[in-house]
Amino acid sequence: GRLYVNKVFNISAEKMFELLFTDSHFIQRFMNARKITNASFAPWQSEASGAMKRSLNYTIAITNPLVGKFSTATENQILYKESREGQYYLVDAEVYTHDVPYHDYFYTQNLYCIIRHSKHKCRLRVYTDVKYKKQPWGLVKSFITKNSWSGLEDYFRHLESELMEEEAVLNQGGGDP
Ligand code: YK8
Repeated sequence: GRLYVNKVFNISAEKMFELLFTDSHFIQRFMNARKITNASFAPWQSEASGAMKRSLNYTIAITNPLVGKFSTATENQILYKESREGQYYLVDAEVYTHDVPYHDYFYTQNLYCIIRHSKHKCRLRVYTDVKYKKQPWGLVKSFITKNSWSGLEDYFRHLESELMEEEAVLNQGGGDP
């Protein structure tokens, strides 16, 4: 896998969770900017295991010339039970893109860790991996992996920069650093 985001933000751990994993204005704006449309979010629900789960469905615009312009996607998120409100959040997000070539071979796993740093700071880490449900031919596999990495890198670079803007807005007008 790859570590796409690894940064301390001037945002509390609770706030970071709220920005990324609830129906926040931030995520709505970010999805608009990424041309992610028709989004439907199921609410978080607790599982017998103690974890929480929810599923999202949306349509993404794709800029990769090898692929059609849009794909529907399903994202299954798990908030692990090891998470502690305000301290530590671990979210596993599996993303299935249904309308791209070879879609039945692979999915993407994004692991988001939000760790409290101090009262108003947290570290966000995002690990990403391209996973295979069945083994494609070697050349196809490297093709899928390469095209996935470039799309993911672009997405998470954008997410990081939008979070830095949000951080600036949230910290405007004083309050302790
Ligand atoms: C989520 C991973 C692969 C896919 C794409 C597929 C190329 C197919 C390769 C062919 C277009 C928001 C990506 C990047 C689309 C966007 C997905 C996003 C960024 C030529 C064989 C959508 C996170 C996420 C996960 C997976 C990404 C797809 O929150 O290259």
